[in-house]
Amino acid sequence: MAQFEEVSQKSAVHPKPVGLVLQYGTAGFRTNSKQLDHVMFRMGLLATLRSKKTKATIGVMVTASHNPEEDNGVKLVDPMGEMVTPAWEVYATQLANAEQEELLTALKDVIEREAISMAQEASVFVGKDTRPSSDSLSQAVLDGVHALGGHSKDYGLVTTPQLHYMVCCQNTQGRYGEATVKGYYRKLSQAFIQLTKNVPNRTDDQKALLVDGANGIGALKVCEMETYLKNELQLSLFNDGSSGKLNHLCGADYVKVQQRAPKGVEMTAGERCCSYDGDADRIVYYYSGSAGRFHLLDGDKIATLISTYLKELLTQAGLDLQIAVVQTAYANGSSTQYLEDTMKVIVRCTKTGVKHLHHAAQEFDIGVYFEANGHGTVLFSKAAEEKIQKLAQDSNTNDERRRAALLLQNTVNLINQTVGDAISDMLLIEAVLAIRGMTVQQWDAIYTDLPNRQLKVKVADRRVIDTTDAERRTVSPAGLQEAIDSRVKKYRRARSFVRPSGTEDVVRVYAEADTQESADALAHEVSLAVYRLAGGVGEEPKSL
Ligand code: G16
Repeated sequence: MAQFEEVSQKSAVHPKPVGLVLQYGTAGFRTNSKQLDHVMFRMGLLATLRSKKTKATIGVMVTASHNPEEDNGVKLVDPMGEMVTPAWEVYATQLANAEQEELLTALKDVIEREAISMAQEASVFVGKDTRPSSDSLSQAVLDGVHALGGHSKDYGLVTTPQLHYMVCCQNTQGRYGEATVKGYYRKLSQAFIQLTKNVPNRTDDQKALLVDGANGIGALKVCEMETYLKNELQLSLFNDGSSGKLNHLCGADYVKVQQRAPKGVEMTAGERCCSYDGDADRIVYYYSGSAGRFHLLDGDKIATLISTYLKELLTQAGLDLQIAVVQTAYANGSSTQYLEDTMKVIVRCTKTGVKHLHHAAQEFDIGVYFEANGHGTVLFSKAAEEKIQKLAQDSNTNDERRRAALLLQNTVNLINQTVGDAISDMLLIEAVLAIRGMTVQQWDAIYTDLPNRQLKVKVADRRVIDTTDAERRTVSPAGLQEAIDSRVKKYRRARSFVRPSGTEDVVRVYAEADTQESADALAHEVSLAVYRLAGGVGEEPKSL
């Protein structure tokens, strides 16, 4: 077939280094950008096959998100804007790792297993972040799409959630919105203005927000959006990419893990600040308290704020819809306790990776999912959206119920339901704070985080660590879980777990306890256990 000849020829321009094996990680392939050219070409091929199979547009985003600038990666987007289905992750791995001469066989294997009609048209949307390597790597994706005769639309520089949004808009024939960046700005800003327009006496101080753009794509895009917000939000942008390096000493991951303000953000006491990550699908908030103490409001605090707001509106609207919050093992113990015991909402725990949380959240009328690192969104079932819409349009209902339904309707429009979205989440948080008349300190005071610490340990092969129970326990290597248990017992209100990262070549260690000293000591002791029992390399972890 001519298509296969084309693939053969074009793949020679994107050759695979012999023997290189890459794993499909938490959110796709991710490693040093120099190793990724062949992977990108092949993901272009795979996205084209997926499009033929689903008879829908598929997305490919070139980004390594929170990783350092020299890394890159790829995220695949399924028709409704969600992460590609796990079954196809297996094909992605097979294609990425097939040696040059085996590529056609691997490709034909996918076609056969999935019974794909090669006569079917294919359409792939491509986007990229601001990394220097993203230009050539997104070209490699496009080459892959064209080699199999697929149609492509290159969105160029967009945030990851913007690309997810475009795919969903396209495949819903515009019902979700217009598949353009301007359409995205218009939909979100209109919803934000509708939500905040009736809030009395919002002062300039209340409208002010400091944004750390992580020197990445989010900075560019939030700038583009600002005019659409008509001064209802007054942003001061830092780390806009004009001089600093992507994610270096800034961005959501740095702020969350280091528990300190990013470089370059000049904040005064009590000012609301937020940080995006490198592809703007995560956000965390923070402020400086009395005596300059740093206060972090992470994904758990965001989930609590949003679910409290939604629950209140549902009560006011008299709508009987079930609301649940989905978290991971990283969720602070205090947040889970508050959600279950005080708010009385259902809480679920899944493995790390938005695909897992997204899937679990789909089981409820309203599923609020957030990873502690700030990656998350809210999903509304079709039935829930219909009920809200019906009530919002019902002129016979009383004013309070109607007002609540209208707020819910605009809230639905403000949320990017396809995936976590720093810009959309930021607007939602700002709207909720405005509507509830809350300061960032009042939000922070909803519950008090247990002190916690996250560390990384280098090991020879992180795959030796196998976990169970949504990553809260290890099953291998032998003795590691017992070692963790015995150390946890020494501290009050303590919890710890370890898991291999799916985006970096490290083992992640999480510990929490009643004091920061205890959390730090526990994290260090568990790191040592990992180092000794799971093949640590380099220097032994030092105490903090
Ligand atoms: C990705 C995933 C997140 C995950 C994070 C860290 O985020 O989308 O779900 O929490 O990686 O994963 P790990 O601990 O396995 O390295 P991003 O923002 O980097 O794409």
